[in-house]
Amino acid sequence: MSDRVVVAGAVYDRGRLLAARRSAPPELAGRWELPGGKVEPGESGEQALVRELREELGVETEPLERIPGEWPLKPGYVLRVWTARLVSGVPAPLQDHDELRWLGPGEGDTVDWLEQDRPAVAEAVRRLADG
Ligand code: DCM
Repeated sequence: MSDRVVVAGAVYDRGRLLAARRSAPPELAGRWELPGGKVEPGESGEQALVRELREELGVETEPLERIPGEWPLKPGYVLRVWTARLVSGVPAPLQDHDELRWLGPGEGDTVDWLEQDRPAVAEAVRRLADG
Protein backbone atom coordinates (compact mmCIF):
# COMPACT_ATOMS: atom_id res chain seq x y z
CA MET A 1 0.00 0.00 0.00
CA SER A 2 1.29 3.44 -0.82
CA ASP A 3 1.93 5.99 1.87
CA ARG A 4 -0.64 8.64 2.74
CA VAL A 5 0.63 12.11 1.79
CA VAL A 6 0.71 15.04 4.20
CA VAL A 7 1.33 18.39 2.53
CA ALA A 8 2.77 21.47 4.18
CA GLY A 9 3.42 25.02 3.09
CA ALA A 10 6.47 27.23 3.39
CA VAL A 11 4.31 30.35 3.31
CA TYR A 12 6.12 33.55 2.44
CA ASP A 13 5.04 37.13 2.83
CA ARG A 14 7.17 40.22 2.54
CA GLY A 15 10.43 38.34 2.91
CA ARG A 16 9.37 36.29 5.93
CA LEU A 17 8.50 32.62 6.45
CA LEU A 18 5.49 31.49 8.51
CA ALA A 19 6.06 29.06 11.38
CA ALA A 20 3.19 27.48 13.33
CA ARG A 21 3.32 25.92 16.81
CA ARG A 22 1.24 22.75 17.18
CA SER A 23 -1.24 22.44 20.02
CA ALA A 24 -2.02 18.74 19.36
CA PRO A 25 -1.54 15.82 19.55
CA PRO A 26 0.29 15.80 22.90
CA GLU A 27 3.47 14.27 21.46
CA LEU A 28 3.79 17.09 18.91
CA ALA A 29 2.36 19.98 20.96
CA GLY A 30 4.77 22.85 21.47
CA ARG A 31 6.86 21.98 18.42
CA TRP A 32 6.87 24.18 15.33
CA GLU A 33 5.95 23.12 11.81
CA LEU A 34 5.19 24.27 8.34
CA PRO A 35 1.36 24.21 8.46
CA GLY A 36 -0.61 21.72 6.36
CA GLY A 37 -2.36 18.38 6.60
CA LYS A 38 -3.48 15.22 4.88
CA VAL A 39 -4.39 15.03 1.21
CA GLU A 40 -7.97 13.77 0.78
CA PRO A 41 -8.98 11.31 -1.96
CA GLY A 42 -9.36 13.08 -5.32
CA GLU A 43 -7.30 16.10 -4.32
CA SER A 44 -3.96 17.15 -5.76
CA GLY A 45 -1.23 18.09 -3.31
CA GLU A 46 -1.61 21.74 -4.24
CA GLN A 47 -5.39 21.64 -3.76
CA ALA A 48 -4.98 20.01 -0.35
CA LEU A 49 -2.44 22.61 0.68
CA VAL A 50 -4.68 25.52 -0.25
CA ARG A 51 -7.60 23.91 1.61
CA GLU A 52 -5.59 23.08 4.73
CA LEU A 53 -4.11 26.58 4.97
CA ARG A 54 -7.60 28.07 4.57
CA GLU A 55 -9.03 25.79 7.30
CA GLU A 56 -6.14 26.06 9.76
CA LEU A 57 -5.11 29.68 9.29
CA GLY A 58 -8.01 31.44 7.51
CA VAL A 59 -5.85 32.62 4.62
CA GLU A 60 -5.79 32.26 0.85
CA THR A 61 -2.50 31.10 -0.58
CA GLU A 62 -0.99 30.22 -3.94
CA PRO A 63 1.39 27.23 -4.10
CA LEU A 64 4.57 28.18 -5.96
CA GLU A 65 7.08 25.30 -6.16
CA ARG A 66 7.47 21.88 -4.64
CA ILE A 67 10.55 21.59 -2.45
CA PRO A 68 12.25 18.46 -3.82
CA GLY A 69 12.09 15.47 -1.52
CA GLU A 70 9.69 13.49 0.63
CA TRP A 71 10.15 12.89 4.35
CA PRO A 72 8.78 10.04 6.48
CA LEU A 73 6.36 10.88 9.30
CA LYS A 74 4.65 8.29 11.45
CA PRO A 75 4.39 4.86 9.76
CA GLY A 76 2.33 5.07 6.56
CA TYR A 77 2.66 8.84 6.12
CA VAL A 78 5.07 11.00 4.16
CA LEU A 79 5.54 14.76 4.09
CA ARG A 80 5.71 16.85 0.89
CA VAL A 81 6.31 20.58 1.00
CA TRP A 82 5.56 23.49 -1.32
CA THR A 83 6.54 27.09 -1.14
CA ALA A 84 3.46 29.27 -1.18
CA ARG A 85 2.61 32.93 -1.41
CA LEU A 86 0.17 34.59 0.96
CA VAL A 87 -2.56 35.99 -1.30
CA SER A 88 -5.01 37.40 1.25
CA GLY A 89 -5.90 37.36 4.90
CA VAL A 90 -3.95 37.50 8.12
CA PRO A 91 -2.99 34.04 9.43
CA ALA A 92 -4.66 33.11 12.71
CA PRO A 93 -4.28 29.86 14.71
CA LEU A 94 -7.83 28.56 14.05
CA GLN A 95 -7.08 24.81 14.32
CA ASP A 96 -4.19 22.65 15.50
CA HIS A 97 -1.92 25.60 16.43
CA ASP A 98 -1.62 27.96 19.38
CA GLU A 99 0.97 30.39 18.08
CA LEU A 100 2.18 31.70 14.74
CA ARG A 101 5.38 33.54 14.01
CA TRP A 102 6.82 35.24 10.93
CA LEU A 103 10.53 34.51 10.68
CA GLY A 104 12.77 36.95 8.88
CA PRO A 105 16.10 36.17 7.24
CA GLY A 106 18.45 34.74 9.85
CA GLU A 107 15.59 33.69 12.16
CA GLY A 108 15.03 30.22 10.73
CA ASP A 109 16.62 28.51 13.72
CA THR A 110 14.81 30.50 16.40
CA VAL A 111 11.96 28.01 16.87
CA ASP A 112 11.98 24.31 17.79
CA TRP A 113 10.96 22.71 14.49
CA LEU A 114 9.63 19.14 14.30
CA GLU A 115 12.53 16.93 13.18
CA GLN A 116 10.68 15.79 10.07
CA ASP A 117 10.17 19.39 8.91
CA ARG A 118 13.82 20.45 9.26
CA PRO A 119 15.16 19.55 5.79
CA ALA A 120 12.31 21.40 4.06
CA VAL A 121 12.61 24.34 6.44
CA ALA A 122 16.34 24.59 5.68
CA GLU A 123 15.58 24.75 1.97
CA ALA A 124 12.74 27.23 2.48
CA VAL A 125 15.02 29.48 4.52
CA ARG A 126 17.69 29.26 1.81
CA ARG A 127 15.15 30.37 -0.80
CA LEU A 128 14.08 33.21 1.47
CA ALA A 129 17.68 34.42 1.71
CA ASP A 130 18.08 34.18 -2.09
CA GLY A 131 14.67 35.73 -2.70
N1 DCM B 1 2.87 16.79 10.20
C1 DCM B 1 4.25 17.03 10.29
N2 DCM B 1 4.78 18.16 9.77
C2 DCM B 1 3.98 19.05 9.15
C3 DCM B 1 2.59 18.84 9.05
C4 DCM B 1 2.06 17.68 9.58
O1 DCM B 1 4.97 16.20 10.86
N3 DCM B 1 4.54 20.16 8.64
C5 DCM B 1 2.30 15.54 10.75
C6 DCM B 1 1.54 15.74 12.02
C7 DCM B 1 0.49 14.68 11.97
C8 DCM B 1 0.24 14.45 10.49
O2 DCM B 1 1.38 15.00 9.82
O3 DCM B 1 1.02 13.46 12.50
C9 DCM B 1 -1.04 15.06 9.98
O4 DCM B 1 -1.05 16.43 10.24
P1 DCM B 1 -2.39 17.17 10.73
O5 DCM B 1 -2.68 16.64 12.09
O6 DCM B 1 -2.00 18.63 10.74
O7 DCM B 1 -3.43 16.86 9.71
